[in-house]
Amino acid sequence: MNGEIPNNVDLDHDPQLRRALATWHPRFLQWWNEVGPDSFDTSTVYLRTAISASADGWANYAYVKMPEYRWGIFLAPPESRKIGFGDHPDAEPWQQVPGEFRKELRRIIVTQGDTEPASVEQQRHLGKTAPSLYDLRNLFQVNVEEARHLWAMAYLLHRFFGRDGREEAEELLTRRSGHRDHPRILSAFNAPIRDWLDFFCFAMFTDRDGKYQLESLSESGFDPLSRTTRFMLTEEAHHMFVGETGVQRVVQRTADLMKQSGRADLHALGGIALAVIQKYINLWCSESLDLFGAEDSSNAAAYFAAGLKGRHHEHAANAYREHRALEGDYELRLPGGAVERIALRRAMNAILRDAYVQDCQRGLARWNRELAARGLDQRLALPRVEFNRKVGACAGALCDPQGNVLTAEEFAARLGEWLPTAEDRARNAELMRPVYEPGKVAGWIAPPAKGINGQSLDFEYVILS
Ligand code: BYC
Ligand code: FE
Ligand code: FE
Repeated sequence: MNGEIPNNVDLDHDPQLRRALATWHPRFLQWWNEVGPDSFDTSTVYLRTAISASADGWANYAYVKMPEYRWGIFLAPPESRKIGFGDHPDAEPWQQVPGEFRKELRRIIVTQGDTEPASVEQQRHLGKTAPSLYDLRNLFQVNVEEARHLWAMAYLLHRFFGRDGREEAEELLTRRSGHRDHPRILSAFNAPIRDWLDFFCFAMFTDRDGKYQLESLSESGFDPLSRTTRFMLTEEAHHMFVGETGVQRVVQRTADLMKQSGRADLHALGGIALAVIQKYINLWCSESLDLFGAEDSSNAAAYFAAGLKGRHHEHAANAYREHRALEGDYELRLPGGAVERIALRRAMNAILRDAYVQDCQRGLARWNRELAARGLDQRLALPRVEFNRKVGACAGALCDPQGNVLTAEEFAARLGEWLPTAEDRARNAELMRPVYEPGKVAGWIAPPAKGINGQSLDFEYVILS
C-alpha cells in the first residue's frame, strides 16, 4: 500500500503512475476545494472509506474531515473469463488497450469519468439545507464516493493511455457542470440540482443510469475497465438506496398529511404535494433516459461488436440466448405509435434502457405502497419514454407523460402540470430549512427507518464546526 493513496494496483512499484498522480492529485484536491461541498470543510463526518477489494470488509467507517478523505484506487479481484460477446466472444480479455479500439475506449472512459465530478459540482450547495444530520452524512458519502469514481477513471487514463490520457484526466478537472463554455459532456450532468427532492430523484434515477452503464462496462473485454467498474458498483448500491428511500420518506410524509387533512395542497401544513413529487419524478426520469443515448446507435453497435461494452448481465447464465446479437431486431415505438425495427446490435442503448426502466418501476411500486397502506387512491407513475426528451427517437416530441402527442400550444400551456414550476421550487425552498440537531428531521420528510452502519438515528453523523 502506498503511504498516501490506498490502492490494490501496486502503486508502490509503478513509478510512472506515481509520477502522473503526483501532478494530478494536488489538482484534484484543488478541484474538490473549489467546487466540492460548500461550507463543510472543517466538519467531521461519519464516512465509509474503501480500503480493500475483498468481499469481507471492503470498507471502513470512521469520523473524517472531507478534505482529508483517503480516495483510493481499487480493482475488483481478477476473474477467469472470456470476453463473452460481440465478434470474438471466445477471446481472452485484454490487459492492455488494443490499438484498434484505443479511441473508442478512451471516449467511453472519459464520458464515464466526466459524470462523477459533475455530480459533486451539481450537489455542492445542498449541505446548507439538509433535512437531518443523517441525510447530510449520506449526501457527503455520495460526494466522496463519486470523487473516488473519478479517481477510478483517472487511474485508467493515466495508467493505460500515456500522454493523451494525462490530458484527458486533466480535462476531467477542468470542465464544470452547467458552465457556458466548458460544460460537462452529458446533458443531465449540466442540469441544476436545486433542492433535496432534486437530489433524491437524481440519486434514484441518474445514479441508476450509472449502475446500468457500469454493469455493461463491467462486461468489457478491457479487463482493467471491467474490474474497476465492478468495484465501483459495490459503492453505487448505497447511492441508489439514498435516492429510493429519500423519495420514499417524502412520499410517506406527504401521504400522512394527505390522510390527516384530506387535502392535496400541503404547503401550509409543511409538506410537499404529491403532484409536485410527480413533477420531480418526471423531470429526473426523463433527463436520465437521455443518458442512454440514441435507441438506434452505430456507436453502440461498434462498442458491442468490438467487445468494449456488453449488455446488462451479459455473462449471467440464461440472461441471453446468444452473445453475438447478429440476428433478430428490436421494436422501437415512436411517438404517436408507429413502430420501427432496429438491428439488435444497433439497439444496445435501447435494450439497456429498457432494463433500467423496469428497475425504476420496482422503485415506483414501493413508493406507491406508502399511498396504498394509508388507504389513498392516488398513485405515482414513471413518465413514458416519449416525454421531455432531448436525445434519441423521441427528442423534441410534444408528448405528455402518458405518451399522448399534443399540439405545440397545448404542450406549452400544460408543461407546468408535468415539470416543476418556479412556484413549486420556491415553495420547496421555503420548506427546506436545515435541521442539524442529532435525531431531528425536517417536517417535509419522514425519519429514516434505521441508522447507518448499525448506529442509532440520533447518532451525530456530522459534527459541525
Ligand atoms: N447528452 O450514438 P449515440 C454515472 C451524443 S451515469 C449529450 O446514441 P452513444 C453517474 C453522443 O455523444 C453513467 N450528448 O451515443 C450517475 C453522440 O455524439 P457524436 C455514465 C449525448 O455513444 C450519477 C451522439 O449524441 N456512463 O455514472 O451510443 C452520479 C449520438 O449518440 C447524450 C456512461 O455514460 C447525452 N445524454 O451513447 C455520478 C458510459 N447522449 O458522436 C455518476 C459511457 C448521446 O454524434 N458512455 N449524446 O458527436 C457511453 O457508453 C455512451 O457515450 C452513451 C451515449 C451511452 C452515454
Ligand atoms: Fe459514480
Ligand atoms: Fe453514484
